[in-house]
Amino acid sequence: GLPTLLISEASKSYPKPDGIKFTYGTAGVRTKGDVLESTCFRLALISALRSKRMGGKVVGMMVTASHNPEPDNGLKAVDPRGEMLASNWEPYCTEAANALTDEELFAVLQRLIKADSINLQTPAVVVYAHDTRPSSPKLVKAIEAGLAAIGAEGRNGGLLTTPQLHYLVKAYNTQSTPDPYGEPTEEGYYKKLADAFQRAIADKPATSPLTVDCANGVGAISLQRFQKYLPASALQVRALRTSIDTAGALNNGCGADHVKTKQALPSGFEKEVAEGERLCSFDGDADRIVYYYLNGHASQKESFRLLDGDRIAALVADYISELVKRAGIADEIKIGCVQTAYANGGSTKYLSQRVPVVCTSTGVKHLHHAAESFDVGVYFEANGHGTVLFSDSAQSLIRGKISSSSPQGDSQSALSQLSNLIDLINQTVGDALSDMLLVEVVLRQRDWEPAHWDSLYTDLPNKLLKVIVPDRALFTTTDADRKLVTPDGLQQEIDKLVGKYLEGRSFVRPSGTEDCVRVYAEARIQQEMEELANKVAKLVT
Ligand code: 16G
Ligand code: ZN
Repeated sequence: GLPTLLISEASKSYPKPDGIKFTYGTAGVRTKGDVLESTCFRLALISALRSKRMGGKVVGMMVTASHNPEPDNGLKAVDPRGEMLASNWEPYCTEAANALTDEELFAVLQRLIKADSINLQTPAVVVYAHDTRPSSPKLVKAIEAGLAAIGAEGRNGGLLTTPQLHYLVKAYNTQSTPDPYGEPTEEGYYKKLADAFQRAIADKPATSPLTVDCANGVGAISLQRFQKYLPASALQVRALRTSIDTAGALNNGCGADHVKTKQALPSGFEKEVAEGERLCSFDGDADRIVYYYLNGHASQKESFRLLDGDRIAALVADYISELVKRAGIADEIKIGCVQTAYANGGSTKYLSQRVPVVCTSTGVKHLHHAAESFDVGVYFEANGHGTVLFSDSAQSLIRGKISSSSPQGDSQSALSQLSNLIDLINQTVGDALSDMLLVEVVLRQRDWEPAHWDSLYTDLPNKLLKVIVPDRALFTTTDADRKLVTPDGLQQEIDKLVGKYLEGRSFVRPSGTEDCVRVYAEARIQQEMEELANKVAKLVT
């Protein structure tokens, strides 16, 4: 049975704070860092059970609150293939986090053990890592206490980005298979990316440096460590916002979320960057990236041009489609693209003319799942979180056709390049570093400046508003977040408004990470779009 005595003894140091209701949602549990210790202790127990349930495979736990302010923190569980925790386990996480007594906690665990027929004799291994937040080390201690109490083996990944932790989980579990994902170490991760990048750029040397805003977070560390594995002739990087030890600096006026939501440079960049330069921003745990550049003087606000997740999807989907055609396997490999309702209508139109496009609910797990139905599934949220999935059969087809004896014609070089991309792309989850290298490869191979990439399609003017409501649970959606089911009649009102504007589109959904409702609007004409956004926001309040 469960070692309840040991767990009870240890749990005394991790009492649940009064009056707080935790929720395990799209982004795991996320709240203020100083109230999360009990949750970390308890979710360590659940993670151990998850490992047992998966036959003793390694599972992961990541301590981070991503782009949220520095005092926040969070916890996310990772499944053996490096993916998000299966969603049918999320309610158990929520219940365990909220249990008022040890007895209640044990009841939740016992129910889970029974429902999933978990064999407690199976050993458990959990690898965990954390970002740079001041509250993170304490939370890691709580995880370790939970793992020790339930008798699970813990492996401390230390300070890592979220996608690095996902990588580690998958690498551990494929270590002794015919198809290992990579060496299960931080160094193995850097080596894999650096090797693949150098093969993918072949003999095209770096022409101009890339400026990276590291959000003053863990991405700064990873980027610096990574650079030791990559010669500067392959990629010149200028890393900015790398102050991980400055109190309050994390995500403050910088980072991918700031740039995307403000549609502006990180503060202070006006003085540090020049027109035409390639610029990009990571978020606080480096699982998102957006690019941007200035097409005029930095002092003019209109010079700022955003190259967000939608544009990365377009760039990458085009490039891979072209390689697949050149490789002569277009009949066998079905490429698809996955977006959410937040994708700009301009990008959806552009992509739909080239590949099948599907829309899913917000949240990585939904996009990831939908992308798995293609041989090559490109998924990106507009906010810059995304990756490309190559199915097992697509990978073997591509690699099986590479022949060392046949002449190095165009189809062979396209196949090799696809194989390089398979290694370069972190297929477990969105990864700012890996995505950055991918974008750099495509731009380098195409010989494109940011402005050329920007010219692929035109964005419709758009706006995202945050509306505070008394109870966001009253808002429920269907059709991949695009339509409200409740409150009754509200969707009809929105539809009426939308119909009045050229290429108008608007939707309302409850946030999964903040206590608010989000209103998105786009339309052909800027002023009409503003009007639409404001009118819909008014309907909601
Ligand atoms: C989480 C999701 C992200 C989504 C965002 C939406 C994961 C790993 N992250 O950060 O994909 O875009 O939530 O936030 O699933 P919202 O529900 O507050 O709008
Ligand atoms: Zn993030």
